[in-house]
Amino acid sequence: MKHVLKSIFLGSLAILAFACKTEEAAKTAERPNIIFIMSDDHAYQAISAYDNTLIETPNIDRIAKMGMLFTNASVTNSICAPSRATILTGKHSHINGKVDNHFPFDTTNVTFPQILQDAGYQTAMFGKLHFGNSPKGFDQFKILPGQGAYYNPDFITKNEGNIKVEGYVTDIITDMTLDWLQYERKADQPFMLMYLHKAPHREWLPAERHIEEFTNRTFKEPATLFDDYSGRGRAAHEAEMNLLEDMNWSGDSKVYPEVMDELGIPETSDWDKGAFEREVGRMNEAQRANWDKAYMKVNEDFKKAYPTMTEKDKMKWRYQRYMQDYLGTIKAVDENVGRVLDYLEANNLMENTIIVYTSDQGFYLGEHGWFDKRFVYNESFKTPLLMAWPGKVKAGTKSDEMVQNLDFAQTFLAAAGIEAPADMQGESLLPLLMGETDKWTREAVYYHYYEYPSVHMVKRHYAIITKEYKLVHYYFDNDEWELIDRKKDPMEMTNVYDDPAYAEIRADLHKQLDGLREKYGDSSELSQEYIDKYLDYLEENNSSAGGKNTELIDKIFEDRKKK
Ligand code: SGN
Ligand code: CA
Repeated sequence: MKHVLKSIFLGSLAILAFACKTEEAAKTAERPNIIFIMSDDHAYQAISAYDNTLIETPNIDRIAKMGMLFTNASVTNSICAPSRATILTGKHSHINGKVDNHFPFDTTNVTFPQILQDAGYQTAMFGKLHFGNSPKGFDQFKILPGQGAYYNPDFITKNEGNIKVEGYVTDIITDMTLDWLQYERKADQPFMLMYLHKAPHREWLPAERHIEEFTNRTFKEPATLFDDYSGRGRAAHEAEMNLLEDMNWSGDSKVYPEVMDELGIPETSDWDKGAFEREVGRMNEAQRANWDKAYMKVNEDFKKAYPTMTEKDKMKWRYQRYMQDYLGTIKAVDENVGRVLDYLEANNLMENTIIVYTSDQGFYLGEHGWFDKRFVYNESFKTPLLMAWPGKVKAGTKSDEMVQNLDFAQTFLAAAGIEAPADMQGESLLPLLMGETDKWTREAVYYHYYEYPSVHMVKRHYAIITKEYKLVHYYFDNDEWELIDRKKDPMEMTNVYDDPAYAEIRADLHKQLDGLREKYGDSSELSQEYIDKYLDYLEENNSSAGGKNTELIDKIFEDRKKK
């Protein structure tokens, strides 16, 4: 009897174990692959799934057609390396420590790729990271040093040391990605692949094959190209990102240095003077010849037009030059995203793969007369986000919920069936992706930008953003509040903070902001140690932030000495 019972008991255990095993195997088989595609400074205004006024991006759009387009995605801190750190850690900048672009990422942070790798995912990263060190948690990586170069770029690699690769950066990063999928990917493991473009980052060098097409095109101007910032405070006035005043002629607009000499156009700084050579200096003869073919013509036309140009004409000209090059680089991104999607399709990899397309932040394409990012105003606060998961996410859907780059880590972990560490600060997007919108309760997001004084001189600020309003505090060398009515003033031209009609709303937003700051643990007091380190860095690198506003920076240094 005992024996019988024992064997029944063992038998059931065996069945149970078998059942668990199959469940596990099924789970493993189900665990999705993840392809995270991110470009650098790719504005949603330059993706036709959002708006086709400027450019058609049929391949990037395929991701939205297969899945979901997020129309209200944003970042927590609109600048490169901090955004990437937030993505990898699922934590705000003040928690993960990467508040600016200058100092290396603290690799004692736990990142989602490390967790996925530990859980059996094969992991790889190709392209731009910009952390000042190599990524942890990757079986393979080939990354650009710092900002990387457009032509014949160098790479830091996991297994081959530092290498230089001939060609155009967007094509090369894609070749590396496709090679990995083809030759290194293991069929019996799920994978997580980060495919990270440098384009369309400044200084906007299109591929040879696209230069001529784009230098011949004319683009629609944004309504606020000639913004005089009159409805807003000091931060907007004192920023150095105006197309006419703060772009350099040779690097950004590709006016040849000899043409500048001939026309008597001075360049604003030494850094700016070096821009042209930094760009074309890396090209081989054939690349340079193709480059000259298109840009010589631009320069000839400019030489003729310049003597009679008004300031307004110059602004218009600079906007066109900017768009031609910026959008030209995006054309190559779109083609290459198409190559990757084609590969997935041809190799039966679509079915169980989450595909993300996003940018490390948005970008101004002439709105408010600006280029660059950093501000919590829409064009840089918002970021494109397209997500597909064929078979799971309904094709052609849209979400206008306020999702953030903070949410990726928890989304990917949830999709892989892994519980996220309790100290991650985002939320999984799975309910939204699965159409269970009632499970999504977020009504406001938090923002905090720190890198000041620095290039473009955008002052430190933190903010709460709801679908209806933005309440912003500029607090570093000014103390100003801005309240924007997002519905009535979608172009964000007027600060209504002191308008009595908004008194109640303002009080309510203040309360909500306090609540968010408490929830995320942000006191906004950067440690004195950090501030000293930051100012030391600026002094040592003689970094006047490149711009015209040296008085402001001098004052910050003086105040510091007085302390
Ligand atoms: C460079 C650019 C800036 C840009 C920063 C940060 N100047 O300094 O325009 O804001 O990078 O960009 S450039 O002339 O060198 O291109 S970020 O994407 O890395 O945050
Ligand atoms: Ca960027």
